[in-house]
Amino acid sequence: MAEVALLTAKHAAYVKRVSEDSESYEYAVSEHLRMSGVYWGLSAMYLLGALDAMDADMIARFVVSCQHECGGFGGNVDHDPHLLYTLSAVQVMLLLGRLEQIDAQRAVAYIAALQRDDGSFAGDEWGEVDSRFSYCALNALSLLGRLDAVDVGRAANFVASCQNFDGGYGATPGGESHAGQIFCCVGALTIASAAHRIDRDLLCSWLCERQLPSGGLNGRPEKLADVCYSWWVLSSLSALDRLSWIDGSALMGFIFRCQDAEGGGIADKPEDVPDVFHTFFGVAGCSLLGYDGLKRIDPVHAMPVEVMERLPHAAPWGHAAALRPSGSA
Ligand code: GRG
Ligand code: ZN
Repeated sequence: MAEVALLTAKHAAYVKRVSEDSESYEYAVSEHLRMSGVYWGLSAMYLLGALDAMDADMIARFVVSCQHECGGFGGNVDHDPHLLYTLSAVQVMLLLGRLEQIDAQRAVAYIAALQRDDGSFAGDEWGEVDSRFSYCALNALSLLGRLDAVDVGRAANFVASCQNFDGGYGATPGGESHAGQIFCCVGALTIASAAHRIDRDLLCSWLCERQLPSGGLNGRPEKLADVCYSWWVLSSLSALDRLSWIDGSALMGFIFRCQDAEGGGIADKPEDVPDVFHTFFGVAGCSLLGYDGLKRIDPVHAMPVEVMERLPHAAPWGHAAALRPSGSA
């Protein structure tokens, strides 16, 4: 029988179980991105109201042990530092309320050193550029209250240059529009106070065309629906104040059908095996849609609103002001 509700207790039990089972297949294949895996699991638990079930001391020790001399964080102990994992590390420590246990100012220096003359960010010392890294840099700095450490105007110019004729954004200028990159570019531009540069109606038309007859969302035309786009697409629509442009209850129906009713967890598609990544993004999508009993999530920083409210410098995102050019009423 198709599920008609989010199985919140089962998902919390699933996330706890897989995060503790170092013998599992999922644990082995996610070794290189453990830091982000910890962020997905912890965020899911926070939204589900089950954060206390996690071992905060052990997680904090892990994060601290992944910080390098240069200030950046690796995806796991002794792995090279990268912006992707530096953002995840900052997010995890904020979720745990333990930011003071890492060297935040060194992390800021690491991020700032990765900005290039055109405003873009390299992901690490090897120099790959991608609009995802612009988002990681700006989000981490915004969470740390240190946007002053980089040239935010140039950063926005680079992200704006990744915009396509269809209103969407790609990884680099001219790169194909993809919902994942759109989330990053909308988030980066919003944090940079440059959301007014987004072609809002054109982009939101493209985004709402991502909904398929199943109710699920895909990430670009001609592709299959996948639960993680309940985050990449929906967060962008939410940040642009156009959440009502898709059918929220049909999308929730799709997410519910991707749940494992026995073991808990959410899969990418109905009948597939669940994983922590899709469990987080499925739960986060339901949170954006206002599902009863879930904590709310900030669509730009991808952090619980409650946590954002505790930060003195990075007020949770509020769309009305963000969508206007700065200085206008
Ligand atoms: C803090 C939430 C958060 C994110 C950090 C890493 C990052 C910033 C964002 C990633 C954005 C992105 C590119 C997401 C897409 C992930 C994905 C499902 C890729 C799959 O691409 P394809 O081509 O799949 O394999 P499709 O669905 O197009 O067939
Ligand atoms: Zn997916």
